[in-house]
Amino acid sequence: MLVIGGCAHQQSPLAPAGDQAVALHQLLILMFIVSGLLYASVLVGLCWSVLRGKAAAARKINVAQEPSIGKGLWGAATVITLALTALILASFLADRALFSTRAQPAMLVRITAHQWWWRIEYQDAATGKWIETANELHLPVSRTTRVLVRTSDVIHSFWVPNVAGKIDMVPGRPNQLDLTPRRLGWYRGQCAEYCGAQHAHMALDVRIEDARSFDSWLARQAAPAQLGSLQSLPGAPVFDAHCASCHVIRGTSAKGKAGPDLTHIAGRRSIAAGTLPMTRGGLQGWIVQPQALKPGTMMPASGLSASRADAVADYLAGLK
Ligand code: HEC
Ligand SMILES: [Cu+2]
Repeated sequence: MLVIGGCAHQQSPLAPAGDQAVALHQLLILMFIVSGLLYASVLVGLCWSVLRGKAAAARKINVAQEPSIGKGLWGAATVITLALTALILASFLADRALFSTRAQPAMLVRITAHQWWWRIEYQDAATGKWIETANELHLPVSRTTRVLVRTSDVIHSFWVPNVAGKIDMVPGRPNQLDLTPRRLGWYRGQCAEYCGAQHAHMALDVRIEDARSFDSWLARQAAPAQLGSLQSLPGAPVFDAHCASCHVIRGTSAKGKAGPDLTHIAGRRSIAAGTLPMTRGGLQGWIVQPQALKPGTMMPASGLSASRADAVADYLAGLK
């Protein structure tokens, strides 16, 4: 099992944390056992034939003419056919389990891939309105969420291995996937289709939480920015002048749609799809020189002086 430093099992199909991942994990284990047994029997057969061959040579017998050879071949062919048929059947059943339309999902989430970040929108069940955020997916435990995936540019692939298998995000072809998480915690998703220079920096923080904390999280996301005294910070007008053409901060005049919604940016765990941890310093670094941290990113260098970037970072760090 792959274990890297402190992030053990946060991104692993071997530690399933949802029904869909369990179905795939069971299939994986079955395939491992069946192919392991076949491999072991091939090795046993090989050893046996080497030993038999030596003994036969000593007694000057022509092994190829022994009747047991033919029987052995038929036996092997039967075992292989049965094993492969069992695997085909199992993978067919796993596939059905993943894609059978279940009871009405509790919630709809729309995820749009962009080079190289994720736009995430939750449908408010009461009003039908979409609540937008980015790069961090929250899911209520033991409820089924239907994820509608699409892309705004090239082919990407949505993959949170602890929760479910992959699904491609193909231009002009919306896809969907049901997620039924069962284990609380933080997980890591990753774009799984090479999509350009910063494909590796297209990660997704995923939080599975109980229904109550999910509901209060979603209510916070739905609300406009809690501006209060932030409005009078020197960073606010700088943001309006340099950033508002690409970013939304609900409750202000910033309405640009080219980049992630920043209404509650400081409440997220990381910056720029998992590129940097969310700290005030990280925000400032990103604002001053996004192209150095994520070369090729669609966010241009701002050209702001360090002190003005610092002021904008102060402003954003207040947007919880
Ligand atoms: C031309 C459009 C554009 C402009 C102008 C722009 N940004 Fe961005 N911004 C983006 C895009 C696109 C991303 C996503 C980059 C990525 O992750 O690859 C982004 C990402 C970000 C993020 C990380 C968001 C997240 O969810 O992690 C922050 C913070 C940010 N921008 C702040 C700013 C600030 C502050 C300014 C003004 C100084 C600014 N941006 C100007 C397009 C822009
Ligand atoms: Cu991608």
